[in-house]
Amino acid sequence: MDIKNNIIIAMDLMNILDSYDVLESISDYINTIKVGYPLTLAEGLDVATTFKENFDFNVICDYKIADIPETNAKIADLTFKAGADYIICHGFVGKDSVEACQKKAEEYNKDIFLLTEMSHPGAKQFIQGIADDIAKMGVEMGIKNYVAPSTRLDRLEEIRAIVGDESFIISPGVGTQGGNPKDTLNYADALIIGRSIYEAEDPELAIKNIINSIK
Ligand code: NUP
Repeated sequence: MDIKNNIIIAMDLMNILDSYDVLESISDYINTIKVGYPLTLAEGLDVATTFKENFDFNVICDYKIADIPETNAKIADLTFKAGADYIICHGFVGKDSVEACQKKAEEYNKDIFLLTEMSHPGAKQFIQGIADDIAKMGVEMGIKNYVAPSTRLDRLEEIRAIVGDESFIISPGVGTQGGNPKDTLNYADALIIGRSIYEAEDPELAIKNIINSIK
């Protein structure tokens, strides 16, 4: 996966025009965007298509799919149909549910990311305790792409050790949530960054500063 400057913009602004303003100022520095529920629920599922067509970005749909297999398959189907290149799936729901997303991705010749441990403080309460098992399950299932937190580098390192160097890890929590971009890239292949770019007074300057800090 070729992620320009190892940065994925997490576009969680709540409307498409504000998103365009930011993206136009940083589009020379990125080729991959992550969209989630905030923008999708505000503007509709075709935000993925819009970003592909207008910016030629790779689109990761962060819908943290976490349902029974049959429902996961329906969600994944609609998401890939809308133009997603990747979807993010929760692992805690178990192998059959993740497999449903994996199969749907294969049908579309696309791929999934498996979410292991999350980046927020509350992740310590439940998901941290099973995150290693989720990562191990992913390896057994032949999954190549993972999401793991930049806010706890010890955990990111442990998850990297489980999934191996040949897997691809993208890491949220950089900037506003406290994660350090350069340190995170010791273990992750790319950074997911939202607010510290799209809420910056000058998003272009913000992304340039991050790029300089990881050189
Ligand atoms: O564990 C996760 N933490 C996290 O922040 C998994 C995620 N998918 N995210 C998402 O990454 C979150 O929903 C947001 O879209 C982005 C981080 O944004 P920010 O904290 O840089 O603004």
